[in-house]
Amino acid sequence: MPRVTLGRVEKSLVWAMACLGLLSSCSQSVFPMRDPGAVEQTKVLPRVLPTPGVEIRGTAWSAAVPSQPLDSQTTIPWNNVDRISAVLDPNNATPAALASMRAEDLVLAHSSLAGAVANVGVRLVTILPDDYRIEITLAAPLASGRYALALCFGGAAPNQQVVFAVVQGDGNADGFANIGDVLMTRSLLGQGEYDLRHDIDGSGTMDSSDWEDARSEVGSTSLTLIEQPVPSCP
Ligand SMILES: [Ca+2]
Ligand SMILES: [Ca+2]
Repeated sequence: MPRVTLGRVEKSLVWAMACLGLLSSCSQSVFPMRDPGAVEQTKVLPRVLPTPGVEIRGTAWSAAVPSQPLDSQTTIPWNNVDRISAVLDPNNATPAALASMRAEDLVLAHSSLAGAVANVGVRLVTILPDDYRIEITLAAPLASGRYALALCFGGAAPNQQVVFAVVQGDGNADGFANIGDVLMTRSLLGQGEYDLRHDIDGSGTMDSSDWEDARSEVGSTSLTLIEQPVPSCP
C-alpha cells in the first residue's frame, strides 16, 4: 500500500477538524485552563534563602565595612548591631505577596543571659519586593543573648525561624567574652593589624575603644546555658 504523506495545508485541515470535533480537548491543549483550586494548592509560604540568607550590620558602622552573613555557628561580637536583612526565596514568594507583608509578619525574639524571653523592638521594616529583600532596623542594638528571627504569615506559629547568638566582645568566637578576647585585641593593636571581629564597634579601624569595649564585656555567660527563644506570632 502506497504511503500517504500530508503536506502543510492538509495537516492544518486535519488539526482544524480535530478542534471542531473535540473542542474542549483542543482548547485545553492550545490554551491550558487554570484550575482555581490548583492555585491554592501551590501557594507556599515565604522562607529565607540559605545564601545569602540573613545579614547583619550596625547603622553606625563605617560604610567600608560590609554587612556580615549571619552564621548560626558563630557568635556576633559587635556591640552595635541594629540592622538585619534577609533575602527570601523567589520560588516561595511573589513580589506582590512580599509587597503585602506587614511589619508584624516579622518577629525577633530575644533570650537574655538570664534566660528571659521577650520580643525585640523594631523601629522600621523595609520591604524591597523586587529584590525579595526585607530589612529590619531595630529600636536598639542587639544585646548579648540568643535570638530567633521568625517569619509569621497568618499562623499562630512561625513558618520559619533563624536562630543566632550575640556575645558582645567575643572576638575569638569561642562563645565567651573573657580576658582571652581582651588580650587578643590588645595584641592585634600592638601589631597594627585589623580584624573585623575585634573591631567591636564596626568603625573600620581598631583603636583603644575596641579594647575598652572588649574589656567591659568580660564575664559574659556562655550561650550554651541559654534557652532558645520561642517567638509568638501576632
Ligand atoms: Ca571569646
Ligand atoms: Ca573600632
